[in-house]
Order: sequence, then structure tokens, then C-alpha cells
Amino acid sequence: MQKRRDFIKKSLAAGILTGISVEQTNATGKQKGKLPIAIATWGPNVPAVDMVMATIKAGKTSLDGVEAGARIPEADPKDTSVGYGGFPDRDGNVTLDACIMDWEMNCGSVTFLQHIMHPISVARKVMEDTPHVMLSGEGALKFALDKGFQKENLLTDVAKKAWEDWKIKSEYKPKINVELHDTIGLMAIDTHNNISGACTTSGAAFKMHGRVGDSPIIGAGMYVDNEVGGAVATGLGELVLKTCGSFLIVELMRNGMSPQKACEEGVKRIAKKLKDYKDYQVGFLAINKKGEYGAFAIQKGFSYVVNQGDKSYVYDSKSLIQ
Ligand code: SD4
Repeated sequence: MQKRRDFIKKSLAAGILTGISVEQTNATGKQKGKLPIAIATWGPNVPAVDMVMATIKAGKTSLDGVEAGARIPEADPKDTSVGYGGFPDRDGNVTLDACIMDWEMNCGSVTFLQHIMHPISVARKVMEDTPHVMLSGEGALKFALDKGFQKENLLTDVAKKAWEDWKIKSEYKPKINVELHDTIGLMAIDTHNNISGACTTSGAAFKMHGRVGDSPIIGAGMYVDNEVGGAVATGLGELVLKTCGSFLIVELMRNGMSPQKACEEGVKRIAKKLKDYKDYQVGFLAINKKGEYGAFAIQKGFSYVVNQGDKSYVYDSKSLIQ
């Protein structure tokens, strides 16, 4: 795993992993506002951000964009933190969480969903075709099947082997920045100046069966408000749930903070309130209506992708702990 992490780091720096030009730098000084914009957590998600921008440029909405972008890591068996290929829970089940939200406060979410490769699209169906915001577990699966989604085995051989290796000790210890990429949170502002957000994950690896993290919770893992901007979170969901992370960041921006300052304040809130924060990673990413963006994390190693109309760039986030 260490080797793969080193490979990704070097490949990102050299711009070869994605085949597009990649720039790595600290966020400060790079947040010039420009619209439209597409943005996502974690450097390896360049193809997803490219897809969001291509969708917007084709005249579709930011909602169409973030959904199309989220589907890329969901279908990628090599991504062990999202969708197909995600690491399972401690009983060997791949259980997925996702949410989506548009510029009119419409939102949809699925939690603890099994056997469906694209939870983000099920979340969108919950938003558009039901009077509810959130469906969970068996109910979410039944709804997805009724809507024509296919039941699939999402546990790849690689994920199964990782789970079998984990079972030898059966120790639950969340890891920081596993493999340098993780949950994808995306946001976009389209050519009508409308913002949408999406978040999708297989959650914490080897979690307890039934555990749900922050990612599908509107206001924790993701939140957008068309008057203000949006925020997404990645890292150990329990810390984000306890502090209503993404909602907090949007409210801080509403009160005048830049996206960068608001993300810093969100991380500082965790550090102030939660004694064990040093053992974990949380990263926040935010944009405002001008297309300015910012990011901040507890630990080093959090990266993100920005596309302001032409190509995608990868940036390193600053962190509280150096
Ligand atoms: C969770 N927040 O389920 C997700 C996992 C994640 O970076 O974002 N990891 O807790």
C-alpha cells in the first residue's frame, strides 16, 4: 500500500497518472474566482472533474455535472473508497453512502446501500421521484431495483483480499489518507450561476456493519446554498458528523468569510471540540458564488482538483498539523 501511495504521489507530481497537466501547490493565492467551476476532493479525481466541466460546457446543469462526475470513481474497481471496489465492512459487505443537492435546496440521499454500483444516481432518484430526502439499507435497495438499477457484486478480489488480511488482527483503526485518495465530494457552478454538490463513498474501511458516516448526511458531508456557495468533507466521518462540518462552513461564508478561511475555521472547530482529533484526518473543500475556492485539513496529504473552464489542476491543501 505504501508503494502504491508513493507511486500516486510521484505520478501526480509528474502529471502522468491522469495524462493531463497537473500542478501541485498550496491553496493560498490560487483561489481567483472564475465561472463556471468544477471542484472535487482528492487529486486522483481529475477524470471526474473533467467530466463535470464537460457536462456543464455541453449546456447541462451543475446537477447533471456532479452526478456524471461522481459516477466515474463509483465504477472504478481500482478506487477502494468509492462504489465498486470499495473496501467492505468488517463482515465483508460493501455498503455505500451518497448524497446530492441542487440550487433550490432539493436533496436526495442513500445510506447503507448494498449491491448497486451508482448510489449517487439512486440518491438523485430519491430527490426527484420521492417526497423524501433519505432512504436507507433494504428500503434503498428495493427502491433502486424498482427504478431499474441492476443488482451487482461490488466486492472485487483486491478488496476481498484486503478484508481477509484485515481479519487476521481484526483491529479497527482508521487510517489517515489511505492511498492518498478517498471519498469524492464534488461541487460545480454552471453557466446559469447555479450550484450543486454530490458526495459518494464506501465509507470507512472495515467499519461495523450498519455504520453510516457523514458523506450521505446533508449538512455534514456536503451542503450547498445557492446564495452563498458550498462545502464538502472527507476523512473520518464521525468528526464531521459531530460538528455539522459542511453546513458550518457554508454558514461561515454566509457571514463573510472566504472559502479558505471558512475551511480553516471548520477544522479549528474540530480541533477545539474533539480531544482526539490529532489521530485522524478530516479535509474540507469549499467554493463561494464568485467561484473562489479554498481547502484545509487536519493532517498533511489532502489534495483537491479544480477546473475553471479549461483543464483540471491538482492542489495540495494546507493543514493544521504540519
Ligand atoms: C466516512 N467521510 O464514511 C467518509 C470517509 C471519507 O475520506 O471521507 N474518507 O467517514
